[in-house]
Amino acid sequence: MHKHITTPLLLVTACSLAAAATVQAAEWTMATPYGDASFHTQNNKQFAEDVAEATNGDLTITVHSGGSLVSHGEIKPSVRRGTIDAGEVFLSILSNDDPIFEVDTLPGVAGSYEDAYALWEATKPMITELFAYEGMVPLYAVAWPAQGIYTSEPLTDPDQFDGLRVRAPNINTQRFVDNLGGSPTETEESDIPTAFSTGRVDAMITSSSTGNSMAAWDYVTDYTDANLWLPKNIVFMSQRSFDRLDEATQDALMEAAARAEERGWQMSRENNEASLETLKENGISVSEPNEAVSAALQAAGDELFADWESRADDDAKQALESYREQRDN
Ligand code: PCA
Repeated sequence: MHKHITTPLLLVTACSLAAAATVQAAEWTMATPYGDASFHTQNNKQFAEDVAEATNGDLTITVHSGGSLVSHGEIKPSVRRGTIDAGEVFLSILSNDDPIFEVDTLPGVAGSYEDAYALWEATKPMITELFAYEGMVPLYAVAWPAQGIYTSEPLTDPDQFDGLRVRAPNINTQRFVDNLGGSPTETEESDIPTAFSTGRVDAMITSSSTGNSMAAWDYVTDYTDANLWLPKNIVFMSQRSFDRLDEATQDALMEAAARAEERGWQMSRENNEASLETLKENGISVSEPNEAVSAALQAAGDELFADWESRADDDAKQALESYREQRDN
């Protein structure tokens, strides 16, 4: 009986909420740990502009960059709680939740943009499901350029890793440094200059892009373009924030997200080329690893992969397998 009385009332409430949503413009906040010099941030700001334009201002998104609103580790919990509507994180920092999130920081899995994108496509269903479980929806993911190693002398001998204090952006990269005999420290991108200037680190693993936006030439002299892996950022939103939008706004948002993903991957390629040039112009010597260094990176990578396999569940392994099948066809 009770059910019969409450159902129509609920419907009325839902209808009036939907009507209200069409007249009231929504204002979203979005947080990213990355600074304005990052192409990811530029892409996010373009995304926000596209959404505002496509919805005639019915939805405006303010992008708070450089961790100014919420620190990196708090971005996902904040979106989950609904404190902010959307956020961007380095996907692999979520590896404590599930090893699938760090499948893009394993050497030898996807070493080109094509493969990195195929890996995203193959792992997206599982990642989407994990986000949905916590009331969140991925909007787009974009790869950074391949990761390499910045040092303050030419990297010619793997023994140079012994005790080297290497800044790493996530746990998996720290493991990798460990495997090489180095001493890893996790440091946020925005803290890189301080980490070097206070002598806390001697070297770092990151991309051409971050080396450029963080002015690596102020601290180091060499970049070994080791093509380790192409890790991604993911941009996601609160399902509840999304549900509050009317359908036309939702469609416009998703359409802008699809465009942001496409644009972002292109920006990444272009930014890689441009950043390598800028690094060289500023005196950084850019080279590929020699045979001895390559062999050491390979061995450290194999160990990292074995470690990942021991932690990953069947779903994660299957997602990796479906990527491999797709890639090899
Ligand atoms: N830049 C970010 C993540 C990977 C990258 O290339 C960083 O180093 O923190």
